[in-house]
Amino acid sequence: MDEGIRPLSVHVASSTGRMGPAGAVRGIARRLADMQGMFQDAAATQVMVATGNPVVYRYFAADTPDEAPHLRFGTTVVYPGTVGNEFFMTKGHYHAQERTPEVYFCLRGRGCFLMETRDGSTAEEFVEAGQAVYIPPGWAHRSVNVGTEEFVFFYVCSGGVGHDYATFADRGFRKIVVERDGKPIVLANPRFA
Ligand code: S6P
Ligand code: ZN
Repeated sequence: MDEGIRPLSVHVASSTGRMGPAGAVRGIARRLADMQGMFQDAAATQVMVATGNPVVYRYFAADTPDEAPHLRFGTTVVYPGTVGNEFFMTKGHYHAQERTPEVYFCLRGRGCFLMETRDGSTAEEFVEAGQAVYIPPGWAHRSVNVGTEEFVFFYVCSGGVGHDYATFADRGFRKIVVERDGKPIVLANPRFA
């Protein structure tokens, strides 16, 4: 038993991903300026940063201890939009503790989860509300909004997993998701050519 840790309940607004009450939840907003170099089109990135610097995504976490054996859970909201022809997405990460899985459950909108491993395997899962995805240990994950409304999903993983973003700093993920003829398509990332 963990002394001092009491059961906790939070509210999750499935249409917006907002969680509350404020005292039981942490929230982070990532603007495009926080994602320099992550989208393929550097010129489009600069124009958008200079003319509004949009919030690309937010995520919320219930205030549980960020250490095992506790669970970390909350929501992520990726807003609709593109940079050039590339859909808005999260930074994406490996868990620093790589032997840890994660579950995502889509609450609203349409999205694509890009996943990959250090040995070069890749996978992508297109989801809409009601679909859950299991991310096995060792699979990096990035979330892409491929629709026209907010893409909202719930996540749960072990506490204390940590996040490795540095692996993706130079080239990003091996696959990218772009809009072509009004539809999302998954392409090889030219930075890996
Ligand atoms: C954490 C989990 C999510 C992401 C969130 C933002 O393990 O996968 O809470 O942190 O979707 O993505 P990122 O890549 O900026 O951490
Ligand atoms: Zn994760």
